[in-house]
Amino acid sequence: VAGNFSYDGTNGPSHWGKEYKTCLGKYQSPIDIEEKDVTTMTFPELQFSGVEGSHKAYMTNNGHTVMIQSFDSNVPSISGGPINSTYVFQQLHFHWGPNDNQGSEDLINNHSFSMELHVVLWKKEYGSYDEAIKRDDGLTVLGYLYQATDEPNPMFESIVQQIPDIVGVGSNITISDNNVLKKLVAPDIASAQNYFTYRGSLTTPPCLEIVQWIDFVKPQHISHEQLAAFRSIQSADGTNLTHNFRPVQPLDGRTVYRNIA
Ligand code: B30
Ligand code: ZN
Repeated sequence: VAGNFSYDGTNGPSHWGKEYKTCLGKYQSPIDIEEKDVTTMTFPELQFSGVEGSHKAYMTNNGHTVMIQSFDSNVPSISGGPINSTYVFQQLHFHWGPNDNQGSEDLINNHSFSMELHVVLWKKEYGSYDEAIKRDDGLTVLGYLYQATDEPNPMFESIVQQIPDIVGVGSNITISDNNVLKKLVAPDIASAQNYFTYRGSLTTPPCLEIVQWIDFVKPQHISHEQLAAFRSIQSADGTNLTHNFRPVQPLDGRTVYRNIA
């Protein structure tokens, strides 16, 4: 589950490259997206399937994040946009910070947001997640940014209520709200064509450079209290997982595109 990495000290991000050489590669994530440097492009319409309807979902503390998976026959998938085939939902998870001024992994114009949601999808033609991660176009990750506000976001209510049940590493529970995937995977169809996209990596070891990133431009919101619940889960060493974002990595000549619908 957890692997032997953390976000502080001798197993922190600046040490990952010793055990995981790929973490020192040239196509690493996250990055700072500078709006003045992006290349505009019109991609085909990004399409979501299998998002509607209820999904039986599970929530796990894997020692480095809160992760949600579904073992339902109705599985969300996406196609179009910068990817030229169908990608199937595997899991979603969150990155947050020790306070509301940090937490997102990708930055926009050097601005950090309070939290980032990653929806991880694998290329269907490779047959399984384990096969897909061996291929350089194996994954797409959707990134959603959240800014802390006083107002709670209803989409997080059911998750936040159940976080106390997964404080311990390895805890795994059924989510009572069967609409949670619908709300998190495709929260706002009106903003779904407004995204940045670039080639990068997993933001945790083994840092595989196999990800087409799709980062939605429009931030959503989460309340200070809802965010605080995420910081209460424990990491493998038994301390609170107060932060789990990787610092930004060099762009190294890569192009970041912005879709103009
Ligand atoms: S991310 O979206 O770039 N942050 C993995 C997937 C997506 C990202 C990072 C890592 C991944 O597949 N890691 C290995 C499998 N993990 C799942 C996980 O989310 O992180 C298995 C596990 O422990 O349970 Cu670690
Ligand atoms: Zn992530």
